[in-house]
Amino acid sequence: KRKSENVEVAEPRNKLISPASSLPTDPTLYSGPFPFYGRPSELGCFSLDAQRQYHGDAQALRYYSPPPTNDQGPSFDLRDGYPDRYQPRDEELQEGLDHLLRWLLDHRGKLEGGPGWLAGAIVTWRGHLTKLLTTPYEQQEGWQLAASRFQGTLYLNEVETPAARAQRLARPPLLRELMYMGYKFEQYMCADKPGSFPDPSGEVNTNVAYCSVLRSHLGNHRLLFSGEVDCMDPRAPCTQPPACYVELKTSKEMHRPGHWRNFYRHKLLKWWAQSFLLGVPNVVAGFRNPEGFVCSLKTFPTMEMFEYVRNDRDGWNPSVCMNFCAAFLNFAQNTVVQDDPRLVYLFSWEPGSPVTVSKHQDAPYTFLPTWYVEAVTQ
Ligand code: 0WD
Ligand code: CA
Repeated sequence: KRKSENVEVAEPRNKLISPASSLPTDPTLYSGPFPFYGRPSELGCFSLDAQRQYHGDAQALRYYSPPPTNDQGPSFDLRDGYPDRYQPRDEELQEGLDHLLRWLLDHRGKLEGGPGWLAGAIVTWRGHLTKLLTTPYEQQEGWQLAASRFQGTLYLNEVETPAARAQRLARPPLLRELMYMGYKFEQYMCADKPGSFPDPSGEVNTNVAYCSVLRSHLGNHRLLFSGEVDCMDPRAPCTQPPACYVELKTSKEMHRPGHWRNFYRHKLLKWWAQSFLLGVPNVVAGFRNPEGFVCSLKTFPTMEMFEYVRNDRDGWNPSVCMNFCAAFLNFAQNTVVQDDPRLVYLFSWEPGSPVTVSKHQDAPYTFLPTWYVEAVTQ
């Protein structure tokens, strides 16, 4: 009986059903076979510099350069340089989809499939899709996604929830340092040029970013999305992006089987969702001790992550993640029917509840910038 509720929202949009008003998220509703997800193919890239300025090239791409494996292992001090050599990005600036739209404006005429392809696509950040994938298992943090349809294309942009904003503004000093440590790890593992070595003496500036832009399919949804990529491995078996990309992560050193179990159930789910979407084949984890030193590294192939929870009753299932995401995209496609860049449908979700939707005209939820709307309308 519950299954049929899901099937209803999963109907293709040419069926004349009245749009559902909410979408359930219980994992049990989405345990069908794995839906079709095309291998993501890279359309291009862009970079953001130390001043957070956009460049339509790969200047911010870094190269994977792990320490030699023959000695005792690494000893990376992740707290080194904090806070004196840290230039954190200004988190008050909500950039929305702006950088991705800038890329799209420059490349929309050259997209394979022509303008018709874009008109039927969903445009968003990879990170927003990651949140959708993990929703059936998320028990802590809700989300809000704003959606607008413009010239056929469905644009999805995350809105910071009031709870998330309050948490960010009250972020404890230890958490701030922990965020720095994640970026510091990247500096120990990446070089500026292929074949050269990392230089951890410089500053950590989190304005700098390299983003890949890709297209893929989920079920019958065309996706055009962008995600930040940590580095590329010049020695990867396949040097074609995204197969050469590497995602870097840090995590607490673990000493008991129970710690690992928890890590597989929660952290590995997020790592899998993020890297699977973009087609990043490997996640390299640095495990830090209580003093903030990374003394061991472990590579987790994205396609093997599910094996750690396959036989765990409290584990996660990739099919559930992808089926839920597909159901949400159906729900959004069926809900956002009016084509108007100043009209926003706000999808809201809190753990334990279904996804609900509200409709807003103009400020404060509109997110398609005038420069984009005008340039595309010409
Ligand atoms: O406006 C927003 N609410 C957001 C904007 C939320 C998330 C991302 N962004 C933007 C930023 O402009 C950033 O350049 O997206 C870009 C990254 O996109 P993504 O790849 O889709 O995001 P995600 O997969 O969540 O994060 C990838 C990396 C993170 O690495 P870890 O290892 O921590 O997952 O991007 C960084 C972070 O290094 N990152 C961000 N950078 C800038 N602004 C943000 C953010 N809000 N969130 C994560
Ligand atoms: Ca990372």
